[in-house]
Amino acid sequence: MTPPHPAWLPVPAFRPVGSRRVRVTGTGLLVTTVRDEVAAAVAAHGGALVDDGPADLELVLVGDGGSGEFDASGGFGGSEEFTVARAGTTSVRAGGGAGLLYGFHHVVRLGEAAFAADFAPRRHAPRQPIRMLDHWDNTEVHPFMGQVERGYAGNSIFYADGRVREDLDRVAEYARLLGSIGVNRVGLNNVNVHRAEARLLTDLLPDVVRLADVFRPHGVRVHLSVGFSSPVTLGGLPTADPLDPAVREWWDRATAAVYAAIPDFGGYVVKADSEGRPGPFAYGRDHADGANLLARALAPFGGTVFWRAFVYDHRQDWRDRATDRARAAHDHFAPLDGAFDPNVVLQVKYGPMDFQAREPVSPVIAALPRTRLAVEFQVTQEYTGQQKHVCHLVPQWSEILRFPLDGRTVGDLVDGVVAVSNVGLDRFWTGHPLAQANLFGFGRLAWDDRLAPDAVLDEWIGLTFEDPAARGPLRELMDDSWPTYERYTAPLGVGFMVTPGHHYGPSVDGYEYSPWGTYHFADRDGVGVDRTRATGTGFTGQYPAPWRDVYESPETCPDELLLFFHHVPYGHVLHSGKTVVQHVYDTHFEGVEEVVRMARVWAGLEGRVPDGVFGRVAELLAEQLRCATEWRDQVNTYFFRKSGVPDAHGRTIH
Ligand code: BDP
Repeated sequence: MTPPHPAWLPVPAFRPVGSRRVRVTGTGLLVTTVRDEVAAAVAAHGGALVDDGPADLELVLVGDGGSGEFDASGGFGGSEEFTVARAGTTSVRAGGGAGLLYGFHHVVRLGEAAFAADFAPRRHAPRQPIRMLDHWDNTEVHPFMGQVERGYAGNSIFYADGRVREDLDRVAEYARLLGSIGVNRVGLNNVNVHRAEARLLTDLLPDVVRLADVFRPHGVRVHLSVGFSSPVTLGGLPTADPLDPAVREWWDRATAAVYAAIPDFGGYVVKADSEGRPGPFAYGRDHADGANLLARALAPFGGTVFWRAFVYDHRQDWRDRATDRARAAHDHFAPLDGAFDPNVVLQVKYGPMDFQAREPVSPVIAALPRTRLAVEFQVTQEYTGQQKHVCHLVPQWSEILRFPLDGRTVGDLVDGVVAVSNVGLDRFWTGHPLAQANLFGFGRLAWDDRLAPDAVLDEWIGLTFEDPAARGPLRELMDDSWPTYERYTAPLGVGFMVTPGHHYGPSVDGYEYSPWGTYHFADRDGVGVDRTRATGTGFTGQYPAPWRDVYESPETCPDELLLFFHHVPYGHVLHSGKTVVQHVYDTHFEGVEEVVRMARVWAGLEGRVPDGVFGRVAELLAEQLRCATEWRDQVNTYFFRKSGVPDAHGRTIH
């Protein structure tokens, strides 16, 4: 069995069965994309693209549609909606080209169900206007980091030898996938903007134009990460002070040049005053001054600045708990609510630390009611197995988007969902072939955070694997893989314990005595970070009720977050009835056993999935088992030696 198309990205194939007739009505760039999709499907699978006469499926752009036109509200606005109905004929109606494209892909996902029985019109609209993937791609290969920072799927699909690739076929496949799952924005370069990448804004702009041209027919706007000190580094000015008129002029001019080349350019992404990046603090200004400087340059053109809230001091004194890194984003940004221009979107990592397998939801999301927010996820699996481990993250994102804060959910509170992408030049795009499910699932959840994660997984499996007998086992293997990963890694929300630098595999004390702010404080008596108001860093006080009190007390704090919020003795009894140390032992043994089971399920799929996929996943499951075993042994041994408490079941721990 060979993959459905050479690169095997899960762009669902449209298969009009037998003599099915399809009509596409309307004009514009995205309507042409839809018509091309139908024409290609008809050529491959039969049926006909018709101009008039009866049709089994009609895709209709209603009114003039503003087809393909972007609006300034953060996406295609109302033109992203579509309605589907069936009364003898299945019809998709949309007021804009993007809506028609999304409606088409909706029908593709429905498959035969779209033609089975009549149904009344159903309206579909995205929950989030902003659905964005950020690429941490560098134009050049970096000696230590590779080309894609935290990339686990080979080199960049965008860049080679310091500029945009000649051959953009792969980018076109990727753009098509993003259009099919409703992603409407993409960030083209690393948030850590090095010297070489800074040139994308200036002399490499014609290259960026080529990328924008490839994404546009799929309804995706491009964005650039920019360095805050660009007026100095690129413009030769003596300062990048956001209140300096010459600095303002520099940004206005640079931005106008970008829009002259790319009229539908999305805007900028900025990491400032974080991990060594320059920012407004150097000039005694705050982050509203910084963000508004860029927002005002972008505003005349309808652009947006994505300003990251990931601001903290990575050179702090680890002994001083008052500088708790978890507090930093809220401390910096909550006081600025109301100070940001309307075209600023504050991009907030989902947790207060850094993309761990388990963190509480960031309190920043509830703290700025007058500011537009986007929540940021990692599709790239930096801390969740680096696309060597199966770790299906859609349930994690779903849990976060459904989390209630102030009577609303995170999904209600934000204007957008952003994630770091996980693709590269790898044959299967994502290193681990099953990591494609995270990319697909991100788009689906960004469109509608009320979708059930297991339904999204079933959708991906159904669209990707042809043999129906493979579907049940795949689901069994994947749907619980995030909790499995959590079981064999850092326990009870304490986080990190990864190898410093590359962040793969265990190193329990790896970051414990460094200045990065990521500690577990394990000693002979207990473990965990006291973030209470009563005796700790006070972080619990950043939450609204009821969470400020729920998290404050170990009695009410959920088990899975206990060590994020509390330093407790090893004998502390969890709600589960187990002691902390016995929980550590049990989950680590269980986690490894689950990986053994996953490998067994996969072995049963030989011959039911494409050979190349089978081999790659089998190899990676062996690595996952090796690594999970290493995690189990290091974590269990560590806690046994610290606590002196033997395993209640007498299993071997050295
Ligand atoms: C951390 C990564 C680092 C990124 C940083 C960020 O280790 O490579 O630059 O996040 O989000 O998780 O800016």
